[in-house]
Amino acid sequence: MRKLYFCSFLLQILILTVIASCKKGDDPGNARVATMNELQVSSSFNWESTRDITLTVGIDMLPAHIGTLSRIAVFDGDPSKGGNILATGAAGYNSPFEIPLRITSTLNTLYLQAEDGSTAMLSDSVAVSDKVNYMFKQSVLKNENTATADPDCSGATPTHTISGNQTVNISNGTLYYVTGSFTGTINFSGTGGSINVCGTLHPVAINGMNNTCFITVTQGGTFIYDNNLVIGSGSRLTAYSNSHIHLGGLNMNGTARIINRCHDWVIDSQFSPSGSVENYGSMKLNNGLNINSDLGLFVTTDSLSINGNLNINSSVTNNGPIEINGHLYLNSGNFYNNCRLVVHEDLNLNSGSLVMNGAYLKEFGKIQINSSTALLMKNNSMISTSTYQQNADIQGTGGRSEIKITGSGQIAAANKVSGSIEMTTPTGTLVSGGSANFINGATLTKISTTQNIIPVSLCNPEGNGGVPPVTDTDGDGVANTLDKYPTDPTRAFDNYYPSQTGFGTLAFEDLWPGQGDYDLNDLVVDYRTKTVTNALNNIVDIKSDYYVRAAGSAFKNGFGFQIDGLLPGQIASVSGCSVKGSYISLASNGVENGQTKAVIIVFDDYNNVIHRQGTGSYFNTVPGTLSGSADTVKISIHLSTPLPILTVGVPPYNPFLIQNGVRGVEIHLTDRPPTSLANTSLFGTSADNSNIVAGRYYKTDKNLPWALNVPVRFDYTIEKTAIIEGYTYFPDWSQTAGLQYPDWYTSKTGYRQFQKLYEPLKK
Ligand SMILES: [Ca+2]
Ligand SMILES: [Ca+2]
Ligand SMILES: [Ca+2]
Repeated sequence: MRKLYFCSFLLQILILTVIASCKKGDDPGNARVATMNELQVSSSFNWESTRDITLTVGIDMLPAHIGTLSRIAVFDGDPSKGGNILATGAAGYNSPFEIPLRITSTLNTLYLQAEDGSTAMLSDSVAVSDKVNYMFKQSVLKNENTATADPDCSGATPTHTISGNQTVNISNGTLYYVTGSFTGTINFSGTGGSINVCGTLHPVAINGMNNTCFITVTQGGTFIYDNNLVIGSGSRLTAYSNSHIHLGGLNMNGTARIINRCHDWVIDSQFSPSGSVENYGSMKLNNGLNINSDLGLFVTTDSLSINGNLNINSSVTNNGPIEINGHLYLNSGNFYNNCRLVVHEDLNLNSGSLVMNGAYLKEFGKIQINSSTALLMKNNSMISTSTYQQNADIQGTGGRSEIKITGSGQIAAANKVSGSIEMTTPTGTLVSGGSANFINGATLTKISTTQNIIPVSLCNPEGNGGVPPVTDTDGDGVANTLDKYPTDPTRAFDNYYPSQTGFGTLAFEDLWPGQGDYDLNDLVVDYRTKTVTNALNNIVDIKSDYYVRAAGSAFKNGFGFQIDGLLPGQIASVSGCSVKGSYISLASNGVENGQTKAVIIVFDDYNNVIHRQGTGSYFNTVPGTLSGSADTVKISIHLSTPLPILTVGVPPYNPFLIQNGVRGVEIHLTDRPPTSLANTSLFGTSADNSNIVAGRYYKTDKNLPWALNVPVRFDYTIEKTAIIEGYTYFPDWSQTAGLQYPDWYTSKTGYRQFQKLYEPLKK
């Protein structure tokens, strides 16, 4: 929406010249461009002082968040320093808070908070962009699954598309595409050769992938190789989401690397990688995994399933579920388990260390912790095992961790359980060892009298000690302390636009299609909208306050708005409208009749909602006359079915003025479509330069508007005084399509010509 399309190079020169001359003058705004019609404005400029972005905030595996949703809050500044809340919603594991967000153009940083309803709160800040993606997580690696744009099979040169069962020799630096099916032989030579697979690659042989060669399986692509694929130093095999890889075997040598973002990657033979393995998708290994000592990086995030044993000889990070049908042997290196590990045969910690952080370990056989290893349990981690043998010291830190032994447990000699760990057995005793082995707060008790609550989660499906101490009375998944409607399962959060205490202003010219005087005070309406959302972040209610601050006009104008994302039938009820005359027809649910989209009429004549203090038709625009007040028109919309914010849109939606009781004459913000009841024969007449086919609406041939939306309570100019006379940097802002002085409407020093702005006069 903020893209800049300058009509021509000449125009850019003109703007630069204007800006340059501004530096010299002592009255930078008005000396250059005195009237609205002198403004040189890009045809694509939409006159918005706001920016529309999408925000996605995920939350990953905080133990205390488990079982209920977390509340995500978004602020325009550091909340500890008075930042305003912009949005709230719920997020859970694999269900991020995802919304469109309208922010002021000047905002560069968003502040994010995640709370779980107990005591935990996470916060961070993130730079504004068109698509903001953020993941709250405690794992060692942050946001590792942020893929760049997915590759495909188009665009690059030189390219060759291969198919059939031919033999293809791929030499230095050449890129090949598989778009259909390829079943022949591939011979790599030299370095830099690569294949993008968009169709199916099922070759009889792949040779020479020794040095910096690449196979990339793009979205929807399939790579099947019945033999052992050998990839050498610098070479890389990458799978993107929704692709498929099935290999007879995979040998990785030197600095070879694999990156998996798909959910269907299978390796049949035993996998013993060197180099680097990054599994952000799902991987199934049918004959065991040996993590060699020269493996630089092994990280798994989504899921890893191992048929056979897992032998670890290097550092490993697990941020997702791992399930091992065989044994697990930790022989050296650090095994960071941040989520779930399920082992069906015995688990031996022989050397190196196992570090669990908010994690779960299920052992169906025996866990043996040998003397030269270390076990650290952090932040409500849990080990659930049948048999337990401890021959080394172990330690707990942070939220109390749990070792639950359903069979028998032994702690050899003087080995200690230290710190925030509770160990439970069926009898509260051990076959060998006892209370003397538990120090620094560690305890031993019966399973039935456990004092430690660890909630169930996707990482820890077993949990310990029952229900977490978070109450959610209405059961909507949002804890009472975070739920704005704790006894109403259909509602959870209030969101305000532009803020809970602030107002935005809509300012109109009312002579359309005739050109006005650009005082933009013919109707001035302040608004604030509260959207009520449920635990799924869908909109339940839209409640808006409207306040007529000025009406510098002889017309009896009306005002309403269309919700472009809603059909009339998607609204159950509308209340609060001020419709007194006969030219508006409302349906039984309160929306306007005869409309394709949902249209709400706020008032059909502003005179019914204002209280004048003086005479004359002009209301609150003429200096020296007493100021009147207005009733706040409170519109309350209830949706038939809750709908995503992305579907409904964001305030102020598509507002419009209805001219002087003539229903067909609507005046909207620039490039906002008219409603079904607008008289389209007026487009392109008089000063209007709309082009319905091009989606160009309510602009003059010089791209000037008839209405503005300002995200603050706007101080409009006095009667017959163009807005350009009141605001020093209005020309800079409009002529640079919003790039310069996006805060033109504020009261910073030098920004305003105060004698041109309306000052309320009270009795
Ligand atoms: Ca609740
Ligand atoms: Ca609720
Ligand atoms: Ca006026």
